Amino acid sequence: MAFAYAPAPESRAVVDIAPSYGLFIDGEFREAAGGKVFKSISPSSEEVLSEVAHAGGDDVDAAVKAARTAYSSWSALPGAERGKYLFRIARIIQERSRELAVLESLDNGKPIRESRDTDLPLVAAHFFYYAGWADKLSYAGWGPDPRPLGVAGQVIPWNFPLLMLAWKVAPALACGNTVVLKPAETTPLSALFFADICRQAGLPKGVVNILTGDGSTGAELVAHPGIDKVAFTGSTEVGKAIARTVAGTDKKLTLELGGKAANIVFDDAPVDQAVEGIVNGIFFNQGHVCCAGSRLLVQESVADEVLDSLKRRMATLRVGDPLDKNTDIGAINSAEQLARITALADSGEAEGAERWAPACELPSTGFWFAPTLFTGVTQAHRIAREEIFGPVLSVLTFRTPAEAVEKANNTPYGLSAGIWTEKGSRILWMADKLRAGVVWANTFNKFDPTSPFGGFKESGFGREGGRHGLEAYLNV
Ligand code: TXE
Repeated sequence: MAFAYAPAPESRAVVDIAPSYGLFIDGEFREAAGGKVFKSISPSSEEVLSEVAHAGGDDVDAAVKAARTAYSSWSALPGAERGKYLFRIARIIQERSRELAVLESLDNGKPIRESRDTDLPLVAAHFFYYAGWADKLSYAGWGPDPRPLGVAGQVIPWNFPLLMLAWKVAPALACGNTVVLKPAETTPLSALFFADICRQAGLPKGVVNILTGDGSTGAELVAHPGIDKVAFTGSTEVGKAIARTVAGTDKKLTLELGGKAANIVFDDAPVDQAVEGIVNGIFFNQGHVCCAGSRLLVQESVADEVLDSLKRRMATLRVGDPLDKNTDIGAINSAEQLARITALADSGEAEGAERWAPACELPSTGFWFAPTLFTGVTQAHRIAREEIFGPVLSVLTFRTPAEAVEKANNTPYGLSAGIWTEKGSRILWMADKLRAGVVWANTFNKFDPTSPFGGFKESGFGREGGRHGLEAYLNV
């Protein structure tokens, strides 16, 4: 019997987006000193969601001063007291999670199923986890009384707006630092809602400051002499520029940059499970994931079987309205990102790889890209080397585990990798040989606040998450 598809939209009405937002400095929303604003656009409809203040140098200065003033009392609070604020924030996030999930899907374009079931639960989990650490820093292996660093300048990307905020803000506050955070220009809204949550939680003014703006605001923040620590997640290119800015100062730096992960399928892996892992690896969050499994390395003897099954599965993926609970792939975050993905996919064809995508109708407004697969890919192709950051999978084959390792490591990046095999000994051997900060076995894109996350090579340095994530915000 044919199955009729009935859209199941989440209600847009659960979130009340104001027509304009100011910067959040010293516990208050205020206009940018220069009066500059920019528009936040929903990538699925191209509708203007809100007009947002664009912070300039004076605003960066004001926010850093507020954070500096707040630092003396915040860092002197007993850890148990700081923990209580973080617990309160975590609980409010849980209470407001439906509203925040809808907001995130509208502003970012990601499917509501993902913002509701992955992003928001993880955001709350990070605040709960680091709330628990706030009173346990002494004698935890860092001496009797490890000290916070001071004011942290944090710049985050648009792929997981609220989750990247949580990764950075929660450990910083737990350790007694204060924060000036700059969200990405295409997804400023959830950080501003978070500012409201800070007020709701009674967080002392100046402990968290949010500056919306573009890369120029980020550059001003990173260069400001009043900050003690820079934490950045974004492109490798900007990460390198930030490293150059910070070099020669006494600022501490952590960088979480791009990736080109190999998802490696051996001939003994259950095909159905591996195919689910491949799909999750590259199509989760439209492939806007730094650790996305963007290169499939499949053992030659099972390549045809895996690819047939993968194509059948890809044909079932629904691309469309992020607020539809049945949507698997939402909108591409911006016109610029769509142009980048399109150019790289076109280069794949031009360089001789074979392009395949299931027949799927894309909405006429907004930014969309069909789930796409390239076979006949060589290691020299750009689509095998460069981060595409979209729903595009490059397939390569291998014969032996050693060849899989050689191909997996043949990239300037080293953020993550996946292995699909029934053999435990092979998992251990591969995990040892792979130059990647995270190696998943028989799963992919699994995150947990207790696990450190971060890269090797040009994927950056420093760890976020887990106990190691605290070290980025402590003078030990
Ligand atoms: O990143 P940018 P973009 C990769 C991915 C993507 C590419 C470009 O491959 O296709 O980067 O994305 C701020 N000083 N990743 O252009 O520019 C900017 O305002 C300080 C991987 O969006 O790095 C935003 O807040 N800050 C990645 C943040 O940096 C600056 C996530 C990220 O933007 C700045 C995102 C400057 N000079 C993109 N210039 C990951 N690792 O997950 C920009 N910014």
